[in-house]
Amino acid sequence: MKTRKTNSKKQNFSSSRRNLLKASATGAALFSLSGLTLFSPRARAATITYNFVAESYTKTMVDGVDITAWRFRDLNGANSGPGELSAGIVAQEGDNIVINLTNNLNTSIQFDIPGLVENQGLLNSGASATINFAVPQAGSYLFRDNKVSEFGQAMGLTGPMIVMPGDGSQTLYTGGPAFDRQYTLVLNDFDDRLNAATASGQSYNLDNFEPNYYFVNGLSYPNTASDADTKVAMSLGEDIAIRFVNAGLLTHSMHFHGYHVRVISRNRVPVTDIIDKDTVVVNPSECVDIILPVNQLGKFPLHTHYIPAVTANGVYVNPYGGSLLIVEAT
Ligand SMILES: [Cu+2]
Repeated sequence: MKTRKTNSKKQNFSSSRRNLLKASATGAALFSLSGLTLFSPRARAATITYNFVAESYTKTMVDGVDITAWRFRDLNGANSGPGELSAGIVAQEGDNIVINLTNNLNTSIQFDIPGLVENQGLLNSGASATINFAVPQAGSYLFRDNKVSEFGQAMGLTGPMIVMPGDGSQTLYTGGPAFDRQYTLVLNDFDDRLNAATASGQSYNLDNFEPNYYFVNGLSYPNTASDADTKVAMSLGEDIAIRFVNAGLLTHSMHFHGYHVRVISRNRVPVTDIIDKDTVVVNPSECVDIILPVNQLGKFPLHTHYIPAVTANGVYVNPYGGSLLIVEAT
């Protein structure tokens, strides 16, 4: 097994903070990741170990069609990402993350977390590596394969990483806005011709990428409306944090009915001119954290304004569709 060590490029804590967050000896993850991201603050930072495989699998689309796709899968849990996603990371500032990654695909990959873990080099088919890094500032991150342009992302080899503040606050970043609940919503899309070509060992020109299936946390409407990770449940008066992680190749303008929201940060950079708006642009590979103040009761759709993306292989919403979900305040 090869061992690589990667240090974060940004260390934003003071030395006193670093002492406070001294890593503990235990390796257990103390929180789990779901669309409804659960978080139990810890007084001390920890070393958290993930055992991931990169693999090919058969994913059944909402219309019953089976497609060959790629995924990261956490070996410690049948489903440790939100919704149908099989891998996700939740950590706290100052933690140390150890990812034991085995590549069970028949091609090499390159693990990558934009802005944090880059230039890891190739991990060959059948090989394993350990990726070790210190967790930097709070916020939302994307992990992915980026060996060949965005090809790994087009095949679904992605996942979210959520970092909570080290001070234990339920905020989007230290000193940032507080929230009552948080949801992680990973957006991506499949072009089944690319998946079919890959499954049969052929190449596919990404210039021709034109998805026909669209997902939030690996689910398409109406499954998004029944899964607790993608059905955004809220109470009147709450502030809801939503972390959009665009793991796909398309830009999505996420449109809210019933509510106005505030964009708090893009790729961990706080937005300074916060205004209330009902549409939030999320670019490919971008992580956008927002706050939704729940100021009225009701049940409303939240969907991309890229209209093909609310379809499933050309079928629009009834009986099924794509990146459309339901937010409901009771
Ligand atoms: Cu609409």
